[in-house]
Amino acid sequence: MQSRRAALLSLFALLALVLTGSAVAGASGTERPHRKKQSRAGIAKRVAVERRAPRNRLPFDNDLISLPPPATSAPSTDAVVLPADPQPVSPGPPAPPSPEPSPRPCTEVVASLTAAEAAIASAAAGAVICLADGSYGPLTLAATKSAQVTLQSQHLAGATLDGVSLSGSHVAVERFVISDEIVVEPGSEAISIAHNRISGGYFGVDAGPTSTTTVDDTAIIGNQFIGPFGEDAIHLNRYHDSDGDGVGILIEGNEITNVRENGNHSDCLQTVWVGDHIVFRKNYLHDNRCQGFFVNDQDVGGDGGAAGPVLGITIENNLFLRNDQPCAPPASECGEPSYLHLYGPYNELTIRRNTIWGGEPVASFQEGTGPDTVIDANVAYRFWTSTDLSGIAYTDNTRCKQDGGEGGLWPLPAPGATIDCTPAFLDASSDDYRLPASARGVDWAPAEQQFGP
Ligand SMILES: [Ca+2]
Ligand SMILES: [Ca+2]
Repeated sequence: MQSRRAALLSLFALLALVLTGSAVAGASGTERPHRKKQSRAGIAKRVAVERRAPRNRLPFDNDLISLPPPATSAPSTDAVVLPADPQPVSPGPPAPPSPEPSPRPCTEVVASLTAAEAAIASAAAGAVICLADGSYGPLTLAATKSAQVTLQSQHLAGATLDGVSLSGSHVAVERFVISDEIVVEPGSEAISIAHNRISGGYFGVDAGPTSTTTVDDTAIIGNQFIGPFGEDAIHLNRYHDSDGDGVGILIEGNEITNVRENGNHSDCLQTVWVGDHIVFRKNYLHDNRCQGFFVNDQDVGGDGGAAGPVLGITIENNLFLRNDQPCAPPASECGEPSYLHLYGPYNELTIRRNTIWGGEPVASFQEGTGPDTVIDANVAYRFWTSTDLSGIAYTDNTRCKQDGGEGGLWPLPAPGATIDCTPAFLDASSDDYRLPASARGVDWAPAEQQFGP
């Protein structure tokens, strides 16, 4: 009797484990929400805003760099985590987990996209419209506000959107799971995308599909971008500072991972046409194979698009780790990517206190620079240039390697230069790459940050 009862209990426990496991697997996104059914008109637009003949985007195909050995494991973004120690349960269905509370009080809760769109349209400045938990289709918000109005997932990551289109002004989208592209439409102003988990889509965020009309004062903050994407995690073209605060687009505190070159020029962030005042700060890029921060083709023009130098690029306090993941299908050979990759022309470039390490990553410079360029207090595995940087301010950097291709020149002397291939990072095993008592490299660790919802 005793043993039969024990056997019965074990059976229930096993059943509970299987049920819980499959629920977790479903929630992890292994079963993707439906894709948009219509033909993806956006791809034609994307082709139109891409250059016809991209220049040498992967400059290291000529074996300048010996490739690191293939990584032994790709990041397991789809990993299913089973409960370590399932509790004995009754044979009934497990109780649903209690959802995380909403980060901000809701002005109003709605339960459909139509209701959300209507509520945002009539919302007063400062309102927080919350969308009830559930899986929804693509969201379109077109609203012009005088101050920020927010659409928020009622509970953290409780609502899933199958893509988002944003236009107008002063609208924020926060705390969602987003399974297809987010487009910030040309002509929009003060759009904010904050603390979402973004995966899928041709681009993660496209801000925006234009070669002429600007996209002003956008903020992309605290999100988690989990590749692969069809092309880039973040794709920018015509960002612009319209309110004069010195920031045309702010990209801060995001995590970007598993973006791997698939033959479509898969970049973690790419800007193509001319923009002004991009600020890229405290972002965490890791376990990719991407051009991490990539500025290119701004001077080509054509098709009636803008041409000329990018004005104002600030890259500060970012952590770039391990850009050595294998290429993604269908690409089998995709050259060596560069984690920071800047083509001229530009003015007012500042690269300060970034850490670029792990898996021999490269920061590279090509086709001109600005006379006011500052590269200061970084900790970088390797700096590489094929352009003349001899006139820039290049100070207090710690690096393992520094070299270049034909035409490449570094400043001499380089005040405060430290050559060190094994800096004493605080705890590299947990991606804490701070240097104790140092004003070089990042001053934060990923474990301290909240990425995504
Ligand atoms: Ca601004
Ligand atoms: Ca790209």
